[in-house]
Parts: sequence; structure tokens; C-alpha cells
Amino acid sequence: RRLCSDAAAHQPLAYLRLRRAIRNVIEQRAIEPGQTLPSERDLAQLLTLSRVTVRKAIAGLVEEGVLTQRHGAGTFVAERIIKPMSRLTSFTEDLRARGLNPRSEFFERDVGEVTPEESMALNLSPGVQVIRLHRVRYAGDEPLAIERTVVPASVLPDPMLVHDSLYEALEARGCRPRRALQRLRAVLLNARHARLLHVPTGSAGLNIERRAFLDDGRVVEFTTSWYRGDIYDFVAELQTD
Ligand code: 16G
Repeated sequence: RRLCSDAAAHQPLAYLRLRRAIRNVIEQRAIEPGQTLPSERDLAQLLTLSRVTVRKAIAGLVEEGVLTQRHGAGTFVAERIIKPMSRLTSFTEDLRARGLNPRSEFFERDVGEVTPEESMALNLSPGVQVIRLHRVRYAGDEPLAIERTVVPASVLPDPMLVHDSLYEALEARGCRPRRALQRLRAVLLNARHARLLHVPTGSAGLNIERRAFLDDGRVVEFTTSWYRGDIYDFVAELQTD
């Protein structure tokens, strides 16, 4: 019992504290994308931490895609947006973690009866209501992706509940998805998509479909996205069985 009330038990581990501190520094843009982080040894000395602690904190941020390492050249704040495929995060969370300012511009936010295609994608009965969001996703002024999302109205009854982040709106209703299936394919961006993303027609893009589920198996969202291929890296950690 005494162990449980010990203050030390509530202190996050040193490497987790350092990881948060480095993330804050990046979020505040004290180190810009592309710039190098001080070396492991310098950080350890400066902060009077062990090198093991520093290494663990940095490894965590590399795994998250916030930092990248080039052999012999050191550790950098990532320039391209590196998105781990195995983490169910939102656009807003991904950008904030990199010190960028996520924003959406909607061209459509409505409610309607599910179409046959949508009812298959979301596993819904014909006739039920869905909300639809169609938007361009920005980091500040720079467009990064186009997204078309369908959500059952039973999960989110009003599209106006989504101010900027869908996942925040879902979280507020206790409907944050726990699991998702995602398919990614290479595409050439058509004229319309290219114009919205401020890139030349025919530029490389990533077409991604995400079906996200609640614990009970109900589909929460079906989103089709077009991400800019010149900015995004999707990475996954692989393991043998
Ligand atoms: C990401 C998801 C998308 C989800 C959105 C929510 C991918 C490929 N897609 O863009 O499915 O709807 O995040 O972001 O990662 P939000 O909460 O910022 O609206």
C-alpha cells in the first residue's frame, strides 16, 4: 500500500519527461523542421541525464515520426510528415505533434440518407441517416490533404458538431474509434485535386481509405483521403510472427 502512495510512483519516468520536453520544444518551433537536435552526449551532459535515458526518449520520438535519424549525420526534426501506420491518430493530432497548425476548409457539411455505396462501406441499413464532411486539410496556409468522410448520424447527429477535428467531436461524444482498417494506394492527382492541393496536375498522391470502428464493431467513419505524396511518408514497423 505504501508503495502505491509513494510520490515516485506518480512521477513519469525520466525518458518520458524528456520526450515530452523535446516535443514541446518542437511544438514551439524552437527547433525548426530540418534542423538538428544536439547530440545524445551533449543532451545528456546539459540535462544531467544518463545517455540511456536520452537515447530512449529520442527513439520514442523517431518512432512517432517527429524526429528522423540519418546515419552519421545525427537526429533531425522531420521535414516530411512521417505518419506511423499502426497508430490510430487524427490529422489534427499528427500536425500538432509536429508544431504545425491544423485547419480545415469545408466545402460540404450535410446530413442525408445513406447512398447504396455508403451503406456498403459503413455496413449500414438502407434508409438510415449519415453526415458527410468534405474538406481540405491544411497546415497553416499549406494544403496537405483532401478528405471526404461519412459518419452514421447515430454516432454524430449534426455535422456542425465538427468544428475542425472530427476525432475531437467523436471523443466528446465518447465515440472515439478504437480500431481501423486502412488501404493506401498510389494515385496521380487529377486537375481538381491538384488545384486544391496547390500542386501540378498529375503529381503523386496517396489515396487512403479508412474504416474506423467502435469497440462493439460498429463503423464510426468511412473516410477517403488524398494526401500529398511530396510531403507524406507512411511508415510501419514490421515484425516476424
Ligand atoms: C486522418 C484520417 C482520417 C480521419 C482524420 C480525422 C488518415 C489517412 N486519415 O486524416 O480518416 O477522419 O484523420 O482528423 O490518417 P481530424 O480529427 O483532425 O478531423
